[in-house]
Order: sequence, then structure tokens, then C-alpha cells
Amino acid sequence: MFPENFAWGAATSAYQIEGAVAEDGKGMHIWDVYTKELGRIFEGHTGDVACDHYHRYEEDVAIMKEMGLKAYRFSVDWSRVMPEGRGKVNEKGVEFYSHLIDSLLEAGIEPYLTLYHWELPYELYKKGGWMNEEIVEWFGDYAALIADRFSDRVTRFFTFNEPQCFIGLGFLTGEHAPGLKSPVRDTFVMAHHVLKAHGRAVQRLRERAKQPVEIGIAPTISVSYPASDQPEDVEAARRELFGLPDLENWTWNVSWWSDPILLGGYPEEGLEKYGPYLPKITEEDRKLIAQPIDFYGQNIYNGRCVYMGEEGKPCEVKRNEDFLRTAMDWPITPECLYWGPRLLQERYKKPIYITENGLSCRDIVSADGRVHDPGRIEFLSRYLGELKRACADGVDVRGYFQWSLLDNFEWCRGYGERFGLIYVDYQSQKRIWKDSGYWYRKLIAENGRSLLVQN
Ligand code: IFM
Repeated sequence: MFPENFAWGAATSAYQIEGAVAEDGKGMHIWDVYTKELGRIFEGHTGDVACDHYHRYEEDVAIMKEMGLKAYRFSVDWSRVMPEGRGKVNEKGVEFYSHLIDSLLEAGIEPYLTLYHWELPYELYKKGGWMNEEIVEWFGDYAALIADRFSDRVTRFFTFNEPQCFIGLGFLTGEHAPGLKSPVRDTFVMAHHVLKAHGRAVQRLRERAKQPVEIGIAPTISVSYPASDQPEDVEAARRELFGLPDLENWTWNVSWWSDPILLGGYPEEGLEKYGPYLPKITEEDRKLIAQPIDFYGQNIYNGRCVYMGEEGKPCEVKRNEDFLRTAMDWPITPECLYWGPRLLQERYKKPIYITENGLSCRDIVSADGRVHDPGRIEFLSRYLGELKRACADGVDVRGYFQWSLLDNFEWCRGYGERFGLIYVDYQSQKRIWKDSGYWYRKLIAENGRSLLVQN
């Protein structure tokens, strides 16, 4: 069963829904700039208007209330509250988030605030961004502002969303803003600064908070899960899940990002494998990064099935040609919501939140004016059935945030992908409940009792 106070939620992020990119004193960030470059984003889409949530947040909170959400995870756009990333505060931007938080609380929905979902202020980028060590303090100051203005009402925070993506896709492959293919050595420097900035933000949030707060981080991974319950297959999954990839793909891992925070240091395997590319890592850095946190978030969408091969090496089970996939071509692997939380908690020993999970479908408005999305309902029931099994087996899962409340701007794929429980007609900005939105409402109301659990 899910615990009685389980945080049934949905998640969004600032640039993906807010719009109003040049309003009320907001500064520019790297996505504002990147989306204007030719050929970067599907059909030249931008987040300039997105879901116009900046002007329609009251309507969106009303939807959340009607859905029965207990929790809502959103992110603050750093450049909206500090247009240059440091120094001057934009009161209008602070006001927007303040009103949003008040509306959520009035609706009985707990806000979970993410500090950074990829909007690096452009002024800081020009100063070197994640390459510049000063960003540790810049991010710390930003965290202090967040604590000063919102911690009277918000008590749960995530520092970063998916560092794997904003460093890997932003600076290694160049598919995301700022679209660079930096030297591998630089990406390790940036990653180290991200981890130090995380530690500094944890310190500053606690230092300035007006009441006790709980803090975590929300990384992501494709979960390796075992082909059977046999101990050797489980060991194969464990090794794969916490193992480290080769350099060209190095950011796609769990342990480089999470071991320093939760186990007090970078994993030995990585120190050996990546050694020649690493910056100097001091004892002081190690301590800063390892600030105690309260929970561990993980964005989980899919996984890979593995077994222990005859030579004692993990092997991947080959997928058939007709393996189920989402519209975005991601494999459908519900087992990842059982094995992910279980293996992550075994290693890191922290309460877990599933900070994102969901799928993109080719949703359309039918002749009856509704959006029928049985595929999403099937996906969510299977995945949540596995999460329920994890809870039943004693994994301490505190909450689940469906990605996403609304269809929104899916980064370099623009508006071509629809992840929402609520359909957005981008021309009229009309919100239309999908069948899955109604289904989720019922599920929340019964605390997931009707979900089938396999095994
Ligand atoms: O839309 C993204 C989100 O911003 C980060 N996690 C994955 C989602 C779907 O791709």
C-alpha cells in the first residue's frame, strides 16, 4: 500500500510552462537565447508564451485542486527573480512565485520548489557560467533569496533537476542550451561546480529558512533492473545501475552525481576511469558537497533489463522489435519504478520521491471535444503498480510527481511532444482534461488502492 500521507503530485518547470519571458523585469537565461538560434528547436518553437502559466496560474491551481493533487513540484526561474543572476532582486518576479505559493496553499496543495530546472541566467553564462567557480556562491546567494522570500510557506526544496541533462546535453552533446560541445575536461569542472553549488545552496537554505526545511535533489537515470529475482541478476542490475559509462556519455550515471552528496565522496571507479580529466578535488570540496540532505528525488522514465552473464558480467536482455514504446520512442518498462527506488534506497538510505515520471503520447482532441488517452492510463497504472509493490516491500517512498500537469515546451522538441494530464491548445490556451487526468484524480482519491500489483 501507499502510505496514508503519500504526496500524490504533478510536476512542471518554469521555462516549459510560464511564458512571459520579457515581462515584469525578468532577465534572459540561456534557453531564451538558444531557442532563437536557427535550427536548434523543432519548427523554431520557443518558450516565449508556452502555457502562459505566468498569467493563468490561478486557473492552473484550480485544475490541480480539482484533480485532488496533494503536492505540486514547480521550479523558479533564477533570471525572473534575479535578472542578472546575482545582485539586484526583481520584486515583480518574486511576487509571481509568492502568489503562486499562496494559491497552492489555499487550495490545500503542498508546494515543492526546485531551484534550478536549467535556466542559467545569461549574464552569468557570459561570465563563464558553470565553468566559473564563483557560481558556487552565486547559486548560494540565490538559494538564500529563495529561503528569505518563500520559506515562511515552503518547506520542501530540491536544488537541481537532472544535472545529467543540463551538463550532458547542454555541454557535451550540445543538443540543449547553450548548445556547446565542450572539452570533456570542462564538463567535469562544471559538474564539480554544480555539486559544490548544491552543497552551498543546502547550507544557505538552512541558514536563512524561517522554519525547519527539508532539502533534496532530483537527478535522473535509466534504471537497470534484473531479469529475475535471483540474487545474481539483482547484483547485475545493481552493478549496472551504479556503474560508470565511458567518457563520451559520462554524465549518464547515478553514482558520480549522488555518491559525493550521500556517501561522502566520488566513486572509486570514476576516479580511476576519469582520472586524467578531473579537476582538483579538495577535502573542503568533499565536505561542502556532502551537506546532509533529507530525501532523495529521482526522475524515472524507463530502464534496461539485465542479467548476470556466465562470465560474471552484467548483460542486457535484447528487446524484441515490437517492444512497447512511447510516442517519443522511450521504452516502456514499469519494473523501473520498483527496482529504481529499491536499489537507490539500499545504497543511499534516504526517503525517496519519484520527482518525475510519465510519457509523451500523440494526444488529439476527439470529435466529442475530449482527449482520450488510454495509452497514458495503461502506462501510469503499470508503473504505479510497480511503485506500490516497492512500498509494500518496505521501500520508503514519500511521493510521486507525474510529469506533467500540462502539455508543455519539451526543450529541443518544442511543442511536438505532449506529456500532460491536461491538454493545452496553444492557440487559444484552453486547457482540456485528458481521460488520464480524471483517472489520476480517482486514483489519488483512493490512495492507489485499485492499482494491481504483479507478483
Ligand atoms: O520535460 C522533461 C523535463 O524537463 C525533465 N525531465 C524529462 C522531461 C521529459 O523529457
